[in-house]
Amino acid sequence: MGSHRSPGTSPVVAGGVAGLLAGAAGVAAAEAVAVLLTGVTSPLFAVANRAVDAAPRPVKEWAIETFGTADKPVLIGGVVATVTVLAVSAGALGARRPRLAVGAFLVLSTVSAAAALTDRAATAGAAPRLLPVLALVAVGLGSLLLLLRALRTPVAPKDREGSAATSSPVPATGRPSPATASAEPGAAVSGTTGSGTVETLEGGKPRLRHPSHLPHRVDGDDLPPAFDRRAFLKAAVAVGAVAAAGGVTSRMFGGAEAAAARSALDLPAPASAAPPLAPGASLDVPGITPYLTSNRDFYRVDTALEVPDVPIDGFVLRIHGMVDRELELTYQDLLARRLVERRITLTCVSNPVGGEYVGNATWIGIPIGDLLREAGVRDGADAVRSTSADDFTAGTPLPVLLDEEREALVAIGMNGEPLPLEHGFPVRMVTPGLYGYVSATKWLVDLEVTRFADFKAYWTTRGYAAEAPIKTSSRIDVPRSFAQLKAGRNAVAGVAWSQDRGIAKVEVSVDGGDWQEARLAEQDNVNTWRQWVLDWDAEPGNHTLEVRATDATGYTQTAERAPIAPDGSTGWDSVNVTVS
Ligand SMILES: Nc1nc2c(c(=O)[nH]1)N[C@H]1C(S)=C(S)[C@@H](COP(=O)(O)O)O[C@H]1N2
Ligand SMILES: [Mo]
Repeated sequence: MGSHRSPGTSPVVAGGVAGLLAGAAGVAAAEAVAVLLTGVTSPLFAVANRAVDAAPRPVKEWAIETFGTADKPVLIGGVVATVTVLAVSAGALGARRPRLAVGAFLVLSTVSAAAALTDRAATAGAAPRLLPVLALVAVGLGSLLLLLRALRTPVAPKDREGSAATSSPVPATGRPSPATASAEPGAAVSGTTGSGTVETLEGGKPRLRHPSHLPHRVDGDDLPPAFDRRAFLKAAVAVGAVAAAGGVTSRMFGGAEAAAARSALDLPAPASAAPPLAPGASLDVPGITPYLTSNRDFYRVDTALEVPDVPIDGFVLRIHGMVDRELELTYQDLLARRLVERRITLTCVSNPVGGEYVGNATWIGIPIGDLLREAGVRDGADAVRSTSADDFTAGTPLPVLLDEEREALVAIGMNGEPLPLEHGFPVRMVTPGLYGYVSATKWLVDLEVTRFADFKAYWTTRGYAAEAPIKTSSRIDVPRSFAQLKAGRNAVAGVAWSQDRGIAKVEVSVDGGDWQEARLAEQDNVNTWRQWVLDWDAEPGNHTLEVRATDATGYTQTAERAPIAPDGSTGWDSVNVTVS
């Protein structure tokens, strides 16, 4: 039998290709349909979202620590790789057992339908949520059947090198002659509409097959001696084109509404501008972290695999719960409020000692206290539960938000621009002094005045503390770990932060020796980090440098190492260097 088959591509390999192409076309079509709808999560991202939710906390922590801000691309890559393996296997099996391939495809589609229906980032109803899945099934399954049909189409020996007919949409009924079968090769495996007895060719001889609505369940020996490679190639090119078109569409229109709205925006000048930055707040040390972090360099931490697309058209921030009157504020309403501009250093609880999940920006926003007082907070409330468009939640102590000095913001601007999409456009919270997971909800849509006793926020249900003030911390930026230095004067420098208390002192110890006091940059405000530098007279050898900060309350950082869970890391940052 094998000797009859034309050399080259085996049907199993071609089947794998068919599975891959059909999977790609189906997924790309689903992605394209999803980006064209509002409030719908594509099957790929919906499945990945479920994976994030289902992952136990240690796995999430490991992912954040190992991949940093690349954890999302890694996860999506993992889902894509899994689907690829399944699609290729299904296709390879499908060359001989088409029903298995169809079954595998339907199982995958069912899984993605379930993920789409339960996705917490989606806001649309069930019907639109299922449209991408429908596209997945229609395009993916259609492509798979088309390719498998071509693959299972026999070529008469005389046609093998000639122009074999491609698939016919019309299934043959009755008993076709061998000539008919080869002229209408689709008939042999056209399962979707097959309504009668069809035949396949076996060594050029017709053989009766049973009728079926799916490609016949046949074993390998029923594969044609040579499949119609031209027809397969044509079908493959067509399916590949569908995949590419879907991919391009989803790239072009992803986050389109919010992006378009953002680029058309001009923020009004804040009624209260940030005080000018004192020149002394920024030290001139090569390699030190810049005092202000650009939007591009600002760390990003969130559970959103896809940046939520929140257009300002139709945006409403709802303030409700234990209040005298509910507020529903549009984006224009927010622009019309008293806007203030403030420099605030944001920090993530997941920042390990010496880590990078901390950044300092100039924010423009409305003091949340203004809005809460307008709504009229009732007695007994002690918390505000904030919710994002993608259903992330945070619980913030009410007194912090009402504090007129601390000025937590409903922010709309970052470093002079509307918020970048990935930093919460159009509206987010920024709260001085508290870790982001309890106070910095991005893509903010809802503030509920409530009691801590009455709810648990996203990370609180995952083992993190309900209340989480930022711990006094310091970091060595220069020299880098394992740097090779020349003996003599070297700058040791970095940043220290203790938001809403302020940094009073930073000290450096060389090889566990006496603490030497560093020179502090001028304090901008207590809610921002502070740069520091020490002139170190380095002697040849290997050295360990350690840093510790003391805040304005007199508290000095402990040497004791604590992990990031449940309420932030502790311990001294250190670097090892070689001096020659
Ligand atoms: N909607 C939403 N907002 C969120 C989060 C999130 O996962 N989803 N993560 C929070 C956490 S843990 C931090 S540290 C800050 C980070 O803000 P950034 O990404 O702008 O630096 O956003 C907070 N706001
Ligand atoms: Mo965070």
